[in-house]
Amino acid sequence: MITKRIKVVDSHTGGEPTRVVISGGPDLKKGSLSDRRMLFQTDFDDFRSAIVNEPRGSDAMVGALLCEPVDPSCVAGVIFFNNVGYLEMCGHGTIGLIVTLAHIGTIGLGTHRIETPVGVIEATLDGPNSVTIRNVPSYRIAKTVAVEVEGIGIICGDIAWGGNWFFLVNDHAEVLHISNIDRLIDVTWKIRQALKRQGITGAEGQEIDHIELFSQSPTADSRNFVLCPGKAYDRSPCGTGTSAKVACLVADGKLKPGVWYRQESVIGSLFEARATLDGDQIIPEIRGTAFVTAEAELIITDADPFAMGIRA
Ligand code: PYC
Repeated sequence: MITKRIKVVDSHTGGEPTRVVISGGPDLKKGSLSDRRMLFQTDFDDFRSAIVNEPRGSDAMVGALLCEPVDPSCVAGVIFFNNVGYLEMCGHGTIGLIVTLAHIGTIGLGTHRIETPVGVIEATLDGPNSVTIRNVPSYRIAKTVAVEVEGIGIICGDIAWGGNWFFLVNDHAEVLHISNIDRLIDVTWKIRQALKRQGITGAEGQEIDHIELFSQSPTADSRNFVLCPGKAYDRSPCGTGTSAKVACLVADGKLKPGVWYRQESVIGSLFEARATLDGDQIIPEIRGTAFVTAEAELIITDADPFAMGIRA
């Protein structure tokens, strides 16, 4: 019987879980982070499923494989993954990763550079649980795009990049409350399918795999509901989704660079965000908190029929 042991540290960022793989991951060689992400996907996808899917994980779990960075100025490289595949970037996951790296003694307070498949980002550990990330440049490519959604009618939204592709909808009839999750998943899933059917994509034909609804909030500037690619909803306000929102607000002249904006999630957790400018690029900063929930050794044994996770 062959048994593998994988060291992980779990955390949550505003309720959204992150599982950082500290050791025991696949050998992805020494290429760029995006090459290593491709190799992960083609040769080791079973490993992804084993880490985040049931029975060890859940649909909401985001995995973060720690990698040796190519750029020596970076403290770590990371590849994010979820229940159905790989994420380009993950805001809540980066906040969880930074708190985890501090927890295991790799970093202290201050600013650290992290390499991802879509570029280097900076993250500042402001306190034991508080992190501010400086995300990749974020931008809107289309405003008020109309899509015909089955059983609902025409829904209009903006298409923006915040490290993942988002369809951002302000104008809808939904109640963004935790008691309404099933309906919100159903509606946003239908929007995603409609976008796909109607050939509405990201800038280079990428599928728009995150759908974001907004409403007013009595305690923040806005409340959101974010549907993630594998049909789980983000318990946090979504770091890349909040970055995409910041890009839209700046483009509409509704948020001035440097001014903090408070984005609340559907479960009431909070990120603060602001736009900074680098030339004409919008670089969102996202601040949130994460807490470590477990240190564990996952056991994968070939006698287990569900060793590599349950998947469709
Ligand atoms: O925080 O960027 C984020 C994120 C993406 C998917 C789940 N969380």
